Amino acid sequence: MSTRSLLGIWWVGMLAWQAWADPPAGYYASAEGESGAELKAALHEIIRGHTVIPYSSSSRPDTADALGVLDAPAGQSGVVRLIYSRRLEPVSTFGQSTGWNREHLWPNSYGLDDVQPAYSDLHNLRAADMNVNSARGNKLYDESDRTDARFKEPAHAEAPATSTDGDSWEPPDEVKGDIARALFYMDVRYEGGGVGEPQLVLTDDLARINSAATFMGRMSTLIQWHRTDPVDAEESARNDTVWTEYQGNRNPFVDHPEWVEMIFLPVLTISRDGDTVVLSWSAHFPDAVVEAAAEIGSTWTPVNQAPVRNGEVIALTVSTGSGPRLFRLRLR
Ligand SMILES: [Ca+2]
Ligand SMILES: [Ca+2]
Repeated sequence: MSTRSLLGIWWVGMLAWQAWADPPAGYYASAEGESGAELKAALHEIIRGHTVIPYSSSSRPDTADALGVLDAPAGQSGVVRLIYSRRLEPVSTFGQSTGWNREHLWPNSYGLDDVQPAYSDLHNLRAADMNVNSARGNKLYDESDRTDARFKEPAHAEAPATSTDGDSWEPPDEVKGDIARALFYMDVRYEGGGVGEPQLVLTDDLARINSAATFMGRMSTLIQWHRTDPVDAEESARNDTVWTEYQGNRNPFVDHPEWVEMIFLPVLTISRDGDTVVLSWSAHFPDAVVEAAAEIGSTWTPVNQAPVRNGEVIALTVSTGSGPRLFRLRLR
C-alpha cells in the first residue's frame, strides 16, 4: 500500500470520528440562550420521543445486547466494565449469579416500575456485578455517613471503591459524575407528559424518596459529583453510541456540562419591603443554608431564623434594619 492511500484512509477515519463525537448541527438550537425552567423545557422537547428498545427480547437487540456494546471499554469487545466493581467481565456471563446484569441508576422502584419507555432507557442502565447490584438495591446516591451504624466500606467485597450506609450508596469516584449526569437526564427526559411516562424529580428532601413516589437524590451531592468527575472521552463516546445506534436521543449534560447548574441549582429569591426581607428557594433543597453579609468583602454568616416550608417553596423572613444587605444560599 502506498503512502498516499494510507493518508487517504487516515483522513476518512478522522472525518468519521469528528462526525460521531459531537451532537448533530442544530440538535440543541431551541435550547440556546435559555436557562432555568425554560432551558429544562426546551431540552425535554429535544430528547423526548426516543426510539424505545425492548428490555428483553430474543428476536431484537435488547438492553442486555446494548450494554454489551455501550459498556465495553474503548477498542474492546466481548467484555463489559462493571459500573461499581470496575472489573472487566465477559459479556457471556450475563444473567449468571457469578456474572453481570442490568443496573438501573435511577432505581426501577422509584417511578420506572417496569413501564416503558423509562424502564429500558439506556442512558440510565449500566452493566453491574449481579451481587453488587443486589447490595445497592434501591439506595439513593450520597456521600456515606461514617457515623451511621450501618456504614460499610467497601459496600460489597466485589466493589472495592464503594461505600454505603443505612440509606445511601457511594460509587467509585471515577463514575460519580457519570451517574449524576444520567440522573439529571432522567429528571429532564421524564416530565409525566407522554404515555407511560412518570414525572421523575431529583430532590435533597430524602424523606420523599420511596417506592410509592418518583423522587431520587441526593441532588446537591449529585451536583457536587458532576463537578468533581467531569465528562471524559469514554462517557462522551457512550452518549454518541446511544444516539447513533439505539435511541436517537442524547444526554444534554454530557454534551453541555454547564447546563446542570443552570437548571438544578436553587435560585434564592429576595423580596424587600422596608426593613423586612423575604428569602425563598425551592423545597427540593431543605438543607440549604441562607447566609448574610453586610457588604461585599465582609464575612458571610448563617441567618439564624428558622425557615418555613410552604409546598414547593421554603421561605424565611428577616428584619434587616441597619443589618445585612447581601444574602446567598449555600448547599451543605
Ligand atoms: Ca467519570
Ligand atoms: Ca422530571
